[in-house]
Amino acid sequence: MSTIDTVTGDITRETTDAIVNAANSTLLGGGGVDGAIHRAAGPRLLEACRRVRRTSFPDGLPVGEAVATDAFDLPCRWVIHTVGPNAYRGQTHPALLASCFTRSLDVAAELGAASIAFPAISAGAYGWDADEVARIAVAAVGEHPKPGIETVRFVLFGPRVFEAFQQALSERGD
Ligand code: AR6
Repeated sequence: MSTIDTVTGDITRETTDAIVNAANSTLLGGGGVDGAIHRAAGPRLLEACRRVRRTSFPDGLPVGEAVATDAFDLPCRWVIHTVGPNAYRGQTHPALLASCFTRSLDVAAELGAASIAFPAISAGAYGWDADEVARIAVAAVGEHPKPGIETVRFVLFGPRVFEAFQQALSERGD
């Protein structure tokens, strides 16, 4: 049985085994949480992402997929990069966003991670409504078997998104 909790804060400070990055298909960095993770992890993270692109995803990481790298200067062990759907490009199907959470949990379980922290994927530059992100995230994480994963933490920036996740968790009874 896993615990699911929510905190406000900066995900780069998390000491969970894995943290999830709300990246873009290039995997080469960006703004928001992606920029913060790359800054805190140091330049070796970008090198690792370039390697992933060369070896596994020459055309970029598809929306809803996830891939892991080491975490370098971050206090966690792994960064799991996923690409959320971009509402401004018409990517509004809930299954695309749910897949980011389920595929990240699949990757975490394959790595043997016992704990994982997620940001509010797609709730920033990609334009999704925070309440919808929260409902989809909480349902996807709740329904996943999470083998070996003891703790799932949502690390939210600011009270508005935090409240959305609190509400979604209480509606599911978690
Ligand atoms: N810790 C936790 N949450 C954060 C942090 C942080 N350090 N920084 C921002 N957030 P966004 P997206 C919150 O825009 O919508 C990037 O340029 C933020 O307040 O980071 O999936 C990528 O390269 C918001 O609630 O991700 C892509 O191009 C949430 O994280 C694009 O943005 C997600 O906001 C991805 O857009």
